[in-house]
Amino acid sequence: MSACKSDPKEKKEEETSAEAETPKVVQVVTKSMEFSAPDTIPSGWNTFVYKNMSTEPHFILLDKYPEGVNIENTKTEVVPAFDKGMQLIMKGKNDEAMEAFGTLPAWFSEIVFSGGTGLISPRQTAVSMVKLDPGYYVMECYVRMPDGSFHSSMGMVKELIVIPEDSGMTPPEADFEIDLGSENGIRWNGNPKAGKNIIRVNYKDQIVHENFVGHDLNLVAMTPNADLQTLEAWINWATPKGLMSSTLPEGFTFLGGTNDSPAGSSQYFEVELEPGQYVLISEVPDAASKGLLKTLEVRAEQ
Ligand SMILES: [Cu+2]
Repeated sequence: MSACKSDPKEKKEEETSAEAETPKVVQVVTKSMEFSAPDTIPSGWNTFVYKNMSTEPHFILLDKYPEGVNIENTKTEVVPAFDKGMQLIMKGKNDEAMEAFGTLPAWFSEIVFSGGTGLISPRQTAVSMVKLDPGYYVMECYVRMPDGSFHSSMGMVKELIVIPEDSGMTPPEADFEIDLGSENGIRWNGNPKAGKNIIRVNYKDQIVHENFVGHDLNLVAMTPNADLQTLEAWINWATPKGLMSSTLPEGFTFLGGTNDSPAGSSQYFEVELEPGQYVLISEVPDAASKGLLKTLEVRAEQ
């Protein structure tokens, strides 16, 4: 037996049969205001398949926590500061809101936003490939309910342990590539094709925007008369009606994308595209003037 195991030919056959297996994915489902997801996943490349079976848009943001804190600290130290600040924003008391955000614990600034999916509309599925270091993560979504409260305050925070064992997966071959950064905004060459696309997103840099988050990438289908300015205003959570399910402007369907990720990293997402008009937008204030809102056309195959 031991002779067989050390036989290089034998080993190659084992690897080939392992590759032939269906690739493992991290299945995440939301039916109302929860993440149904595994508690533990391998490190390295993982494919998240996020099925939104609820009536609100959501996303997955993966927060890598510093040593010594966990989801209990989120619930007792982070969520209350954001809830208080949000209530003040809704009353038009922006200065007092900033004071409330100032009570966030010092460790909050040590969280490494490590990717995830872009916004995904009800009855849609987002597919993102993310490379993760081992560690303690919290999965969150901070879209807002019609009453203004964050989904994260309503149950959309879940711990996720990334174990040292590597998934063994390699990143996919991309059909289309997008560069994302604070200096040059969103940039790409060529056009995605109609049908299935695997899109690679390169984070040229990362900064903290006025709404305390970094830039991400959301792909949104738009109808011909949808108003881009309403989408741009809506996507900033730090306004009385921003990022709220009930105020989403007409004519836009979120198809996923990639979430905040460190400078120099890349993530992938997979999407099926019909011919038509699309928007690429980061979930930050004044996205257009930052070059972080662009339109894109997908033409039918010639
Ligand atoms: Cu949500």
